[in-house]
Amino acid sequence: MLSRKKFLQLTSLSAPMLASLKSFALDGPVINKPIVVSTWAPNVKANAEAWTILGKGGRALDAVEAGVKIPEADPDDISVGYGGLPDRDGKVTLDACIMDEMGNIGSVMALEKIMHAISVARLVMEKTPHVQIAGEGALQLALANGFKEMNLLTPNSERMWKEWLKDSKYNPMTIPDMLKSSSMNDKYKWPVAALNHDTIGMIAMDSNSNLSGACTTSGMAYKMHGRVGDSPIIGAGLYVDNEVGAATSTGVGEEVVRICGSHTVVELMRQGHSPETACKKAVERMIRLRGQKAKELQVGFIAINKRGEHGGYAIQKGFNYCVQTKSGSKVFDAKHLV
Ligand code: SD4
Repeated sequence: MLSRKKFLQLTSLSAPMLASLKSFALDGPVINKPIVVSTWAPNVKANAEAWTILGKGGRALDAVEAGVKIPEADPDDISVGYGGLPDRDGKVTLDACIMDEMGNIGSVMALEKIMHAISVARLVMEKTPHVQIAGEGALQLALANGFKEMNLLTPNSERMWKEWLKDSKYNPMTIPDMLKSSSMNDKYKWPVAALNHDTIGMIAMDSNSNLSGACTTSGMAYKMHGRVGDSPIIGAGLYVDNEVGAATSTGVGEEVVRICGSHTVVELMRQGHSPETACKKAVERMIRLRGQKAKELQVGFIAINKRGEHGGYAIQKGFNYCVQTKSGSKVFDAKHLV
Protein backbone atom coordinates (compact mmCIF):
# COMPACT_ATOMS: atom_id res chain seq x y z
CA MET A 1 0.00 0.00 0.00
CA LEU A 2 1.29 3.47 -0.89
CA SER A 3 1.99 5.69 2.13
CA ARG A 4 0.55 9.18 2.08
CA LYS A 5 4.10 10.60 1.99
CA LYS A 6 5.13 8.38 -0.93
CA PHE A 7 1.93 9.24 -2.78
CA LEU A 8 2.58 12.97 -2.37
CA GLN A 9 6.18 12.53 -3.52
CA LEU A 10 5.09 10.63 -6.61
CA THR A 11 2.33 13.03 -7.56
CA SER A 12 4.52 16.08 -6.96
CA LEU A 13 7.11 14.61 -9.33
CA SER A 14 4.75 13.48 -12.00
CA ALA A 15 2.55 16.56 -12.28
CA PRO A 16 5.29 18.94 -13.52
CA MET A 17 6.68 16.19 -15.71
CA LEU A 18 3.28 15.68 -17.29
CA ALA A 19 2.85 19.43 -17.72
CA SER A 20 6.20 19.76 -19.46
CA LEU A 21 5.40 16.85 -21.78
CA LYS A 22 2.13 18.50 -22.63
CA SER A 23 3.66 21.88 -23.29
CA PHE A 24 6.35 20.28 -25.47
CA ALA A 25 3.67 18.58 -27.55
CA LEU A 26 1.76 21.82 -27.97
CA ASP A 27 4.44 24.50 -27.86
CA GLY A 28 7.68 22.71 -28.76
CA PRO A 29 9.64 23.72 -31.83
CA VAL A 30 7.73 23.77 -35.09
CA ILE A 31 9.16 21.14 -37.39
CA ASN A 32 6.94 21.43 -40.46
CA LYS A 33 5.28 24.58 -41.69
CA PRO A 34 3.37 24.79 -43.94
CA ILE A 35 2.04 21.25 -44.06
CA VAL A 36 -0.93 19.55 -45.69
CA VAL A 37 -2.07 16.01 -44.95
CA SER A 38 -4.83 14.01 -46.67
CA THR A 39 -6.43 10.62 -46.29
CA TRP A 40 -5.45 8.02 -48.94
CA ALA A 41 -2.38 7.87 -51.17
CA PRO A 42 -3.96 8.96 -54.48
CA ASN A 43 -4.71 12.31 -52.86
CA VAL A 44 -1.09 13.38 -53.38
CA LYS A 45 -2.67 15.23 -56.33
CA ALA A 46 -5.04 17.02 -53.99
CA ASN A 47 -2.14 17.90 -51.67
CA ALA A 48 -0.18 19.25 -54.64
CA GLU A 49 -3.08 21.56 -55.46
CA ALA A 50 -3.30 22.72 -51.84
CA TRP A 51 0.45 23.32 -51.93
CA THR A 52 0.09 25.81 -54.80
CA ILE A 53 -1.56 28.03 -52.15
CA LEU A 54 0.35 27.02 -49.00
CA GLY A 55 3.74 27.19 -50.72
CA LYS A 56 3.12 30.85 -51.58
CA GLY A 57 2.17 31.76 -48.03
CA GLY A 58 -1.58 31.44 -48.67
CA ARG A 59 -4.25 30.61 -46.14
CA ALA A 60 -4.85 27.02 -45.00
CA LEU A 61 -8.59 27.47 -45.52
CA ASP A 62 -8.15 28.31 -49.21
CA ALA A 63 -5.65 25.49 -49.60
CA VAL A 64 -7.90 22.75 -48.20
CA GLU A 65 -10.86 23.90 -50.28
CA ALA A 66 -8.80 23.96 -53.49
CA GLY A 67 -7.17 20.64 -52.63
CA VAL A 68 -10.29 18.58 -52.08
CA LYS A 69 -11.87 19.97 -55.25
CA ILE A 70 -9.42 17.76 -57.20
CA PRO A 71 -11.03 14.40 -56.27
CA GLU A 72 -14.47 16.04 -56.30
CA ALA A 73 -14.02 16.75 -60.02
CA ASP A 74 -12.41 13.41 -60.87
CA PRO A 75 -14.91 11.02 -62.56
CA ASP A 76 -12.64 8.04 -61.79
CA ASP A 77 -12.74 8.68 -58.06
CA ILE A 78 -15.79 6.67 -57.06
CA SER A 79 -16.07 7.87 -53.48
CA VAL A 80 -16.06 11.66 -53.82
CA GLY A 81 -18.06 14.19 -55.86
CA TYR A 82 -18.59 13.61 -59.57
CA GLY A 83 -18.44 9.86 -60.30
CA GLY A 84 -19.10 8.94 -56.65
CA LEU A 85 -21.04 5.70 -56.13
CA PRO A 86 -24.73 6.41 -55.58
CA ASP A 87 -27.15 5.44 -52.82
CA ARG A 88 -29.41 2.40 -53.28
CA ASP A 89 -31.83 4.48 -55.35
CA GLY A 90 -29.10 5.45 -57.81
CA LYS A 91 -28.76 9.00 -56.48
CA VAL A 92 -25.33 10.47 -55.82
CA THR A 93 -25.65 12.38 -52.54
CA LEU A 94 -22.69 14.32 -51.20
CA ASP A 95 -21.59 15.20 -47.66
CA ALA A 96 -18.92 17.83 -46.96
CA CYS A 97 -17.69 20.17 -44.26
CA ILE A 98 -15.03 22.81 -43.75
CA MET A 99 -13.55 24.48 -40.66
CA ASP A 100 -11.08 27.33 -40.22
CA GLU A 101 -8.73 28.60 -37.53
CA MET A 102 -11.36 30.83 -35.94
CA GLY A 103 -13.92 28.11 -35.35
CA ASN A 104 -15.96 29.07 -38.40
CA ILE A 105 -17.72 26.00 -39.75
CA GLY A 106 -19.99 25.04 -42.63
CA SER A 107 -21.41 21.82 -43.93
CA VAL A 108 -23.79 20.31 -46.44
CA MET A 109 -25.45 16.95 -46.13
CA ALA A 110 -27.05 14.75 -48.79
CA LEU A 111 -26.47 17.39 -51.44
CA GLU A 112 -27.35 16.29 -54.98
CA LYS A 113 -26.37 17.51 -58.45
CA ILE A 114 -23.51 19.83 -57.46
CA MET A 115 -19.92 18.76 -58.10
CA HIS A 116 -18.13 20.87 -55.50
CA ALA A 117 -19.95 20.14 -52.26
CA ILE A 118 -17.00 21.60 -50.33
CA SER A 119 -17.54 25.03 -51.87
CA VAL A 120 -21.21 24.89 -50.93
CA ALA A 121 -20.11 24.03 -47.37
CA ARG A 122 -17.88 27.11 -47.43
CA LEU A 123 -20.82 29.13 -48.70
CA VAL A 124 -22.89 27.95 -45.73
CA MET A 125 -20.01 29.01 -43.46
CA GLU A 126 -19.44 32.44 -44.97
CA LYS A 127 -22.76 33.56 -46.42
CA THR A 128 -25.46 32.20 -44.11
CA PRO A 129 -26.24 32.53 -40.41
CA HIS A 130 -26.20 28.70 -40.17
CA VAL A 131 -23.61 25.96 -39.99
CA GLN A 132 -25.34 22.96 -41.60
CA ILE A 133 -27.76 22.78 -44.52
CA ALA A 134 -29.18 19.52 -45.85
CA GLY A 135 -30.64 18.13 -49.07
CA GLU A 136 -32.92 20.26 -51.21
CA GLY A 137 -32.15 23.41 -49.17
CA ALA A 138 -28.43 23.00 -49.82
CA LEU A 139 -29.13 22.57 -53.53
CA GLN A 140 -31.26 25.71 -53.59
CA LEU A 141 -28.55 27.67 -51.80
CA ALA A 142 -25.95 26.47 -54.30
CA LEU A 143 -28.08 27.31 -57.33
CA ALA A 144 -28.93 30.75 -55.97
CA ASN A 145 -25.19 31.41 -55.68
CA GLY A 146 -24.20 30.48 -59.19
CA PHE A 147 -23.33 26.79 -58.83
CA LYS A 148 -24.27 24.70 -61.88
CA GLU A 149 -26.55 21.70 -61.63
CA MET A 150 -25.24 18.50 -63.23
CA ASN A 151 -25.68 14.74 -63.31
CA LEU A 152 -23.07 13.32 -60.92
CA LEU A 153 -23.75 9.68 -61.87
CA THR A 154 -21.14 8.67 -64.44
CA PRO A 155 -21.73 5.67 -66.76
CA ASN A 156 -19.13 3.76 -64.72
CA SER A 157 -20.84 4.38 -61.36
CA GLU A 158 -24.21 3.63 -62.91
CA ARG A 159 -22.93 0.30 -64.26
CA MET A 160 -21.57 -0.68 -60.84
CA TRP A 161 -24.83 0.34 -59.13
CA LYS A 162 -26.89 -1.76 -61.58
CA GLU A 163 -24.61 -4.70 -60.89
CA TRP A 164 -25.14 -4.16 -57.12
CA LEU A 165 -28.93 -4.00 -57.60
CA LYS A 166 -28.92 -7.68 -58.66
CA ASP A 167 -28.37 -8.78 -55.01
CA SER A 168 -28.91 -5.41 -53.31
CA LYS A 169 -26.88 -6.42 -50.26
CA TYR A 170 -25.67 -3.46 -48.21
CA ASN A 171 -22.19 -3.96 -46.91
CA PRO A 172 -20.73 -0.98 -45.05
CA MET A 173 -17.26 -1.23 -46.57
CA THR A 174 -14.78 1.33 -47.74
CA ILE A 175 -13.89 1.12 -51.43
CA PRO A 176 -10.43 -0.35 -50.67
CA ASP A 177 -12.08 -3.04 -48.53
CA MET A 178 -14.50 -3.85 -51.34
CA LEU A 179 -11.49 -4.24 -53.58
CA LYS A 180 -9.97 -6.80 -51.25
CA SER A 181 -12.84 -9.09 -52.14
CA SER A 182 -11.67 -10.49 -55.47
CA SER A 183 -15.09 -11.91 -56.39
CA MET A 184 -16.54 -8.42 -56.08
CA ASN A 185 -13.71 -6.99 -58.04
CA ASP A 186 -14.30 -9.45 -60.90
CA LYS A 187 -17.96 -8.62 -60.90
CA TYR A 188 -17.68 -4.85 -60.83
CA LYS A 189 -14.49 -4.44 -62.85
CA TRP A 190 -13.31 -1.52 -60.74
CA PRO A 191 -11.36 1.12 -62.61
CA VAL A 192 -7.70 1.28 -61.62
CA ALA A 193 -8.05 4.88 -60.45
CA ALA A 194 -10.49 3.74 -57.78
CA LEU A 195 -7.91 1.53 -56.14
CA ASN A 196 -7.10 2.36 -52.56
CA HIS A 197 -9.11 5.53 -52.49
CA ASP A 198 -11.96 6.82 -50.43
CA THR A 199 -13.34 9.91 -48.71
CA ILE A 200 -10.89 12.78 -48.68
CA GLY A 201 -10.23 14.48 -45.38
CA MET A 202 -7.57 17.17 -45.67
CA ILE A 203 -5.97 19.14 -42.83
CA ALA A 204 -3.37 21.88 -43.19
CA MET A 205 -1.27 24.43 -41.31
CA ASP A 206 -0.17 27.54 -43.20
CA SER A 207 2.92 29.74 -42.80
CA ASN A 208 1.07 31.85 -40.23
CA SER A 209 0.57 28.68 -38.12
CA ASN A 210 -3.15 28.72 -38.79
CA LEU A 211 -4.99 25.45 -39.21
CA SER A 212 -7.98 24.51 -41.37
CA GLY A 213 -9.60 21.34 -42.65
CA ALA A 214 -12.03 20.04 -45.25
CA CYS A 215 -13.75 16.71 -45.71
CA THR A 216 -15.86 15.61 -48.69
CA THR A 217 -17.42 12.32 -49.81
CA SER A 218 -20.23 10.61 -51.65
CA GLY A 219 -20.57 8.52 -48.48
CA MET A 220 -20.96 4.78 -48.14
CA ALA A 221 -21.88 3.22 -51.48
CA TYR A 222 -25.52 2.03 -51.72
CA LYS A 223 -26.52 3.64 -48.42
CA MET A 224 -30.20 4.40 -47.74
CA HIS A 225 -31.40 7.55 -49.44
CA GLY A 226 -30.89 10.49 -47.08
CA ARG A 227 -28.27 8.71 -44.93
CA VAL A 228 -25.67 11.10 -43.57
CA GLY A 229 -22.24 9.87 -42.46
CA ASP A 230 -19.52 11.38 -40.31
CA SER A 231 -17.90 13.43 -43.07
CA PRO A 232 -20.12 16.55 -42.89
CA ILE A 233 -20.38 16.49 -39.10
CA ILE A 234 -17.99 18.85 -37.37
CA GLY A 235 -16.40 16.95 -34.50
CA ALA A 236 -16.95 13.57 -36.17
CA GLY A 237 -15.46 13.69 -39.69
CA LEU A 238 -13.35 16.78 -39.07
CA TYR A 239 -12.23 19.02 -36.25
CA VAL A 240 -9.81 21.93 -36.03
CA ASP A 241 -8.61 23.70 -32.89
CA ASN A 242 -6.08 26.37 -33.67
CA GLU A 243 -4.44 26.03 -30.24
CA VAL A 244 -3.88 22.30 -30.60
CA GLY A 245 -4.23 20.64 -34.00
CA ALA A 246 -6.64 19.16 -36.49
CA ALA A 247 -8.01 15.72 -37.31
CA THR A 248 -10.18 14.05 -39.91
CA SER A 249 -11.51 10.58 -40.63
CA THR A 250 -12.43 8.07 -43.29
CA GLY A 251 -14.29 4.78 -43.09
CA VAL A 252 -17.60 3.66 -41.69
CA GLY A 253 -19.08 6.95 -40.55
CA GLU A 254 -21.59 5.47 -38.13
CA GLU A 255 -18.71 4.32 -35.92
CA VAL A 256 -16.92 7.67 -36.11
CA VAL A 257 -20.04 9.63 -35.14
CA ARG A 258 -20.54 7.39 -32.10
CA ILE A 259 -17.31 8.63 -30.49
CA CYS A 260 -17.23 12.17 -32.00
CA GLY A 261 -14.04 10.85 -33.60
CA SER A 262 -12.10 13.85 -34.88
CA HIS A 263 -12.91 15.97 -31.83
CA THR A 264 -11.74 13.10 -29.64
CA VAL A 265 -8.44 12.95 -31.53
CA VAL A 266 -7.90 16.72 -31.08
CA GLU A 267 -8.72 16.53 -27.36
CA LEU A 268 -6.23 13.68 -26.95
CA MET A 269 -3.56 15.84 -28.60
CA ARG A 270 -4.49 18.62 -26.18
CA GLN A 271 -3.69 16.21 -23.35
CA GLY A 272 -0.18 15.88 -24.77
CA HIS A 273 -0.43 12.87 -27.06
CA SER A 274 1.29 12.84 -30.43
CA PRO A 275 -0.96 12.84 -33.51
CA GLU A 276 -0.40 9.12 -34.07
CA THR A 277 -1.08 8.15 -30.45
CA ALA A 278 -4.18 10.36 -30.37
CA CYS A 279 -5.52 8.60 -33.50
CA LYS A 280 -4.67 5.21 -31.99
CA LYS A 281 -6.45 6.00 -28.74
CA ALA A 282 -9.55 7.12 -30.64
CA VAL A 283 -9.56 3.84 -32.58
CA GLU A 284 -9.16 1.90 -29.32
CA ARG A 285 -12.07 3.81 -27.79
CA MET A 286 -14.21 2.82 -30.75
CA ILE A 287 -13.31 -0.83 -30.27
CA ARG A 288 -13.92 -0.69 -26.50
CA LEU A 289 -17.36 0.70 -27.18
CA ARG A 290 -18.37 -1.70 -29.94
CA GLY A 291 -16.14 -4.74 -29.55
CA GLN A 292 -15.77 -7.35 -32.26
CA LYS A 293 -18.36 -5.71 -34.53
CA ALA A 294 -16.15 -2.67 -35.03
CA LYS A 295 -12.99 -4.75 -35.55
CA GLU A 296 -14.51 -6.05 -38.76
CA LEU A 297 -15.02 -2.55 -40.14
CA GLN A 298 -12.56 0.04 -41.31
CA VAL A 299 -12.06 3.51 -39.86
CA GLY A 300 -8.91 5.60 -40.20
CA PHE A 301 -7.96 8.91 -38.59
CA ILE A 302 -5.23 11.37 -39.50
CA ALA A 303 -4.07 14.32 -37.41
CA ILE A 304 -1.58 17.17 -37.26
CA ASN A 305 -0.53 19.29 -34.31
CA LYS A 306 0.69 22.88 -34.04
CA ARG A 307 4.29 21.72 -34.34
CA GLY A 308 3.56 20.30 -37.78
CA GLU A 309 3.84 16.68 -36.63
CA HIS A 310 1.46 14.27 -38.33
CA GLY A 311 0.13 10.80 -37.68
CA GLY A 312 -2.57 8.34 -38.58
CA TYR A 313 -4.08 5.14 -37.27
CA ALA A 314 -6.76 2.72 -38.50
CA ILE A 315 -8.73 -0.29 -37.36
CA GLN A 316 -7.57 -2.43 -40.29
CA LYS A 317 -4.47 -2.74 -42.42
CA GLY A 318 -4.55 -0.89 -45.73
CA PHE A 319 -5.17 2.73 -44.71
CA ASN A 320 -2.61 5.25 -45.87
CA TYR A 321 -2.29 9.00 -45.97
CA CYS A 322 -0.20 11.54 -47.82
CA VAL A 323 1.79 14.50 -46.55
CA GLN A 324 3.22 17.49 -48.36
CA THR A 325 5.77 19.81 -46.74
CA LYS A 326 8.71 21.91 -47.94
CA SER A 327 10.70 18.68 -48.15
CA GLY A 328 8.28 17.20 -50.68
CA SER A 329 5.40 14.76 -50.89
CA LYS A 330 5.29 11.41 -49.13
CA VAL A 331 2.82 8.60 -48.53
CA PHE A 332 2.64 6.88 -45.12
CA ASP A 333 1.04 3.54 -44.30
CA ALA A 334 -0.94 4.01 -41.13
CA LYS A 335 -0.42 1.57 -38.28
CA HIS A 336 -3.50 -0.46 -37.46
CA LEU A 337 -5.15 -2.29 -34.61
CA VAL A 338 -6.24 -5.55 -36.20
C1 SD4 B 1 -19.14 7.94 -44.63
N1 SD4 B 1 -16.92 8.25 -43.82
O1 SD4 B 1 -20.03 8.40 -45.35
C2 SD4 B 1 -17.71 8.22 -45.01
C3 SD4 B 1 -17.32 7.23 -46.03
C4 SD4 B 1 -15.89 6.89 -46.07
O2 SD4 B 1 -14.25 5.43 -46.44
O3 SD4 B 1 -15.04 7.58 -45.58
N2 SD4 B 1 -15.55 5.78 -46.55
O4 SD4 B 1 -19.37 7.22 -43.66
